Amino acid sequence: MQPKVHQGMLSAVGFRFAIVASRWNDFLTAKLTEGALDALARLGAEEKSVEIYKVPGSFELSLTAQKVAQSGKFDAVICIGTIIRGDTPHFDYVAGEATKGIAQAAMNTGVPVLYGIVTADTLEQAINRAGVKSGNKGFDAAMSAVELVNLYKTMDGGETIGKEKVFPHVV
Ligand code: INI
Repeated sequence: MQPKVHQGMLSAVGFRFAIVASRWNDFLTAKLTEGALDALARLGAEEKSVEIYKVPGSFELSLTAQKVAQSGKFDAVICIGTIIRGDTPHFDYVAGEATKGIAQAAMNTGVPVLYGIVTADTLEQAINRAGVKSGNKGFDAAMSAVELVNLYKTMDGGETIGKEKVFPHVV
């Protein structure tokens, strides 16, 4: 059996992206933002099509992401943050609410809202996930954003020219 497979291509050309970034643990969070920008640039996003919103901490990501998504100005919103268990007894609350809120922002708006938050038990783990050893979670979230905007573009029907359906953003 060979069922039809739907999946998004990896081109950011013509799409608009917002990054919502927490300022908490900024020496790491800034690396995640850099990773996201690197992915978007390498996949062809234009500088004028990417905007960054900064918030105090990861707890504030979800409402901001929802407002940004509701603005209608962006095809996807990428949330970036770093939450380290060692720093806080309320790690589980901050991480839990941020995670739940980001999922809700996507469901409430229909705009893809990506999860680029490093949650780590220790500073060392967090450093490794911000691009030092085992990849950069900001880069990964931006790649996923690009894949999803392409997938949804095809699912939403593309544009009709004559009898042809064309998908200008899909390569
Ligand atoms: N916010 C983070 O993004 N990461 C953390 O590790 C963190 N710690 O450790 O507390 C954190 N707290 C702040 C929180 O996100 C809110 O900004 C604050 O509680 C105000 O609402």
